[in-house]
Amino acid sequence: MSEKTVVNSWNEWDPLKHVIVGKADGTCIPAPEPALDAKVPEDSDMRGQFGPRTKDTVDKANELLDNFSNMLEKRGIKVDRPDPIDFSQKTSTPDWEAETMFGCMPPRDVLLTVGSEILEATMSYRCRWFEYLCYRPLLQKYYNEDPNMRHESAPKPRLTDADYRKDYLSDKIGIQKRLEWTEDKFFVTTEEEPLFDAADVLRFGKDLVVQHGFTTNLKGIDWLKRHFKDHRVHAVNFPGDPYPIHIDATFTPIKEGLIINNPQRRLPKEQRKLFENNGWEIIDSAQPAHNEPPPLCYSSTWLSMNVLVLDPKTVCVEKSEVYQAEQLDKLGMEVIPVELRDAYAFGGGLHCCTADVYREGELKDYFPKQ
Ligand code: DAV
Repeated sequence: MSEKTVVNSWNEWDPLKHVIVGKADGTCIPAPEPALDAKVPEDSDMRGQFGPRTKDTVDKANELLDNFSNMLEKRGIKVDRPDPIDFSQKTSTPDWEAETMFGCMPPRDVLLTVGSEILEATMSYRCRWFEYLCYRPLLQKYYNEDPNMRHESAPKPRLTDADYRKDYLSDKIGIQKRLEWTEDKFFVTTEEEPLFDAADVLRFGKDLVVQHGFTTNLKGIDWLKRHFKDHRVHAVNFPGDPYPIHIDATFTPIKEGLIINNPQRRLPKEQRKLFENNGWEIIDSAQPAHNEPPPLCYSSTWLSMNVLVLDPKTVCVEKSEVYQAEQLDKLGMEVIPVELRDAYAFGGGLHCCTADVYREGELKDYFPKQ
């Protein structure tokens, strides 16, 4: 690898050396729109309101994100931060208008790093269509500094009404029906055009594992397959999740050979073969420490599993998630507790609020038996 290599990351666990940590500035609760409404839990306090979050909550979230960044820097990890834009502005394309944008706390949702490439995902909510702009100054810098860095952007989707199933417009669908729909792979997004969020993708060297759900459709997975020609791309599903977005509160690789899986959203038997045939262990994750998400948060309590692996022996776990910490400790990991719960509402946990720039290590084949 050349001395000027800035971007390099092939998996979720090799030693982390450079990372982007999001910011909470100006984050909005987005206005209603088809795909977002399908994800906001039916009983959520977020339904029926939108606009900028309060200054106190933004300041608190930023304090936690800053502390997290400082801790990483003390451990020798370089940290970059995005440039927030005015998320309270209205955005539009010739096809639609959105009252507000979202924010830039979770770079993981937008940026997918595979080797020397950083790929901007299509995204699947209108309020997130322009979010990549917050990361452009950083991507431009990496591109200028690193002659091998590949800056890619997936085709911007049109996100017309044809992208969304009207069946999901109701807020009275009920958990039972939602679970049946997840089981049948009947999601809010149609197959009109390729759609994916980067946080639906997990990197295991030669293999990319992608959740098919609300934010990523089969066309999106097919696009990834055609784009990453030297990789094997696998679609996975997790029955048991009534609001399936993003894989990182469901299925979390900890190190080579070990994955923790949400016990309410187990990977189906058929899809476990790839891992089991290659000697990988999939174990149930510990329970979350909380019965409810914090206020105005649209992620589930399973952000407990949304950990950031710093290297195969070290993992950051949210400070209040004592059961998850205990499990990882017993598995022989050094656990670093990081306070982040008061930032969850801004877009997720420790994995969500980060995006890899550089992890040591090379492209490997972890699943030679396909
Ligand atoms: O369980 O609500 C959250 C994932 C956020 N990136 C959940 C998924």
